[in-house]
Amino acid sequence: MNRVVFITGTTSGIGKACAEKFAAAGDNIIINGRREERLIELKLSLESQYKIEVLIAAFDVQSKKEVFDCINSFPDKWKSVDILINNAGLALGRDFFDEASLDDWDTMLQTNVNGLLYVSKAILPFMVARNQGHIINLGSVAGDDVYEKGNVYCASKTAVEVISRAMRIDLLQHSIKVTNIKPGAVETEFSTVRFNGDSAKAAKVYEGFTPLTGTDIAQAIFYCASLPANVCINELEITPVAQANGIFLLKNL
Ligand code: NDP
Ligand code: 8X3
Repeated sequence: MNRVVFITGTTSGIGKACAEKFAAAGDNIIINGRREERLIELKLSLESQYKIEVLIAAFDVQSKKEVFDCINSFPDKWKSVDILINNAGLALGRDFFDEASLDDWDTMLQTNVNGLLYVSKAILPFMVARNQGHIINLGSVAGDDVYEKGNVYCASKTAVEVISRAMRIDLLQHSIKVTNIKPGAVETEFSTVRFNGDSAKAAKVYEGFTPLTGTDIAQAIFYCASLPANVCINELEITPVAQANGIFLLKNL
């Protein structure tokens, strides 16, 4: 579709699936993440499969300086960002509130909340100048229903929900759409990261039911991003059939 789509966190999971989905439709993609070797591999793969261009924007969304230095130095043709997908994010640990690590809390808030704010703030001048754009944020069912030992991760996703609502009001005057995507359980590297590389513990999260895939979410995001200019999906909750909400998940369904 020849749009410019900027996706944060494309080295794995939902972000990578989004890069593949939009590239397959002919969009040009700006890909981000900290693991640069994976970004190079993804760029080569997408450019060889599709007639599109890919720009690598390797930075840590937690760093205000890295975010603004990189985005402000985009070549001019990449500044016409049509769609920003704020996907980079993580959970660290599942611990009772009184036992959880302050460092884990800092990293989650710094990534899921401040990172999203920094990237949005850096990209917005390009959208405002063109009086168009679409910001798609990755919230979660965890933002609506706090589960035991979910504490600050859940809080970070509630923040994404409120920030999305605030953006939608304040950016109305610039015709910028804002969508909050709220997935349930998606099998990606999410749980491996959450459990500090313990892949056996991560696999247990998805045992006994069929979780969503990154591609399932990418398809929904692509749909939201491809509607007529006068239509905005404000928020979209997507769960596996076995999951009713952020808390109620039926294993062995
Ligand atoms: P993955 O762990 O598979 O992917 C996370 C991506 O975020 C990676 O590309 C990672 O790249 C990137 N990332 C993490 N921290 C940073 C950072 N500081 N700077 C730049 N990039 C970063 O997880 P998912 O694909 O599942 O998660 C994507 C989003 O979806 C997250 O916001 C998550 O909270 C949300 N979500 C996930 C659900 C699930 O069940 N999986 C459900 C609901 C929401 P790198 O490490 O290379 O920097
Ligand atoms: C990720 C889904 O339920 O693990 O946001 O918090 S959950």
